[in-house]
Amino acid sequence: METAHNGKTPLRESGKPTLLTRRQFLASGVAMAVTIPFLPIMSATAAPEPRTAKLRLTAGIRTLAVNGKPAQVFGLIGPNGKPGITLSPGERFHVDLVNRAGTSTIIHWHGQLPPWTQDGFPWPQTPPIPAGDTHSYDYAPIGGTFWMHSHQGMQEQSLMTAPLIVHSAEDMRNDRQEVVLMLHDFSFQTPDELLAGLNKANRGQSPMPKSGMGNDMNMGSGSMGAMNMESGMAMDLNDIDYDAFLANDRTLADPEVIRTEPGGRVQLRLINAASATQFWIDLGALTGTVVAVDGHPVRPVRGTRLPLAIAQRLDVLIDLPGKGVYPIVAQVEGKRARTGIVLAASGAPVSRLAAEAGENAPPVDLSLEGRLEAVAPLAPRAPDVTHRVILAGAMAPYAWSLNGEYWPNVTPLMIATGQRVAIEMLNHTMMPHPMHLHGHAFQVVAINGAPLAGAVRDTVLVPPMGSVTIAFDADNPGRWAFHCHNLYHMMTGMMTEVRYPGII
Ligand SMILES: [Cu+2]
Repeated sequence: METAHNGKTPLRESGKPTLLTRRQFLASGVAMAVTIPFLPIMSATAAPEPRTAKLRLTAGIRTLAVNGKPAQVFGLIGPNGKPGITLSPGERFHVDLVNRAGTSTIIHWHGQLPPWTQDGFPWPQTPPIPAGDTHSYDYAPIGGTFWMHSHQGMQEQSLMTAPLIVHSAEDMRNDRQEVVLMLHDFSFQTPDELLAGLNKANRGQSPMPKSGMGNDMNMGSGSMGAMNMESGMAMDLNDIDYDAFLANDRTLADPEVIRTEPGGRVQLRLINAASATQFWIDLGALTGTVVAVDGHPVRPVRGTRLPLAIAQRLDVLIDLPGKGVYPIVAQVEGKRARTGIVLAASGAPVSRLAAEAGENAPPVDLSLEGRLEAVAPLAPRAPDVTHRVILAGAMAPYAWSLNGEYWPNVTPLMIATGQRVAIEMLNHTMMPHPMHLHGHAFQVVAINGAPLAGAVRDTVLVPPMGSVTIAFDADNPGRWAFHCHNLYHMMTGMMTEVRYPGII
């Protein structure tokens, strides 16, 4: 059970009586914190810090209650004792990352555009932070809804993730109640066990590539076939059978209840921090307006059911109609399972929510992507260089590739400062792949070959047998990871490097 954490820290087993359940913890009179934070550190950081000061972010271990059982997970606790960091307009990302996780770690500031040596990726030049050490960061952040997660091994699956919210001057002028909703997939098994299970489940099956003509190759108990409407072929979703899905670290059986003002306006900052799960966000009786994706403003789009691929974010404005109770639910694609939070007027009684929806949710798709339009698009310009990337994979052994190469044995995609770069991604598999480029915000410029002046963002879903083209200006020299954000796809090879010349 402890190997995922390298065994260096004595991790307590689930179910040990020494740990408090969340309810016991709440009953003990300690505030509304869901987690038991790293107490020795908290006493040193609880005092409010001046906003010009260097902020402290602590990578550590905490205990959650999931399905009534304690679970030891990682965490990233910010200067106010809560997960993550929120920055004021104009404030730099000036942070000391203190590693109290008991094992080496490195944290990536997902979607931010820092110099490459501060990106939080374990390049040879920027190795992970050893246990007990502190590493400092200092860069000018971009505003919006971002997040942070470990890029070391599979720590992300063990919840080494947190929100990173950068307020704009406009945010401060607007009269909105901000609600951050971060989603996770959770298992009582370690990530190593989950990955081993994927390899085992598929051993002995036909070694055919996971591409081509409609082979419905299921991948163990967690997998689920669905029809891709465009191709009429079976597609695969959900490699892993998770024990729970979390919204702000809690299940729908025991959700976070956020008290709202009747008739007030809420800005939902949705973050899909799951390792291998995509969701449909269901606003129920409410209608929302999508105003930003991956932190970048888009022209307003109204909706009540919104797809959210792995690692993506959505900013949704909601005008609450009155004194009601409004669950905000996230349903797993291809499943009935769901999680969520509840917006409720003060005093309004909150009744129990069903943990499962009536029907399996359809696959997350590009129905929203195709309607999005960036508020600040790229200037019109033909690409100087176009890289074509084939997304492929095989079931036995379980492995995924880009242009037939498996990380770390890859040929970098070379680009040069000043170029307009296009990357055309062709998915030759029956699984969706949420593709993420580090260090650059790109614009979605084509879906399935049809040109589009789409959103500017940092992660885009490439559907089974589909294609997506992105474009960006090469303005951040360095070494940059470009990968599928399904953790198990990345870990088995689906990652490459976008590289500028002359980096030593
Ligand atoms: Cu993938």
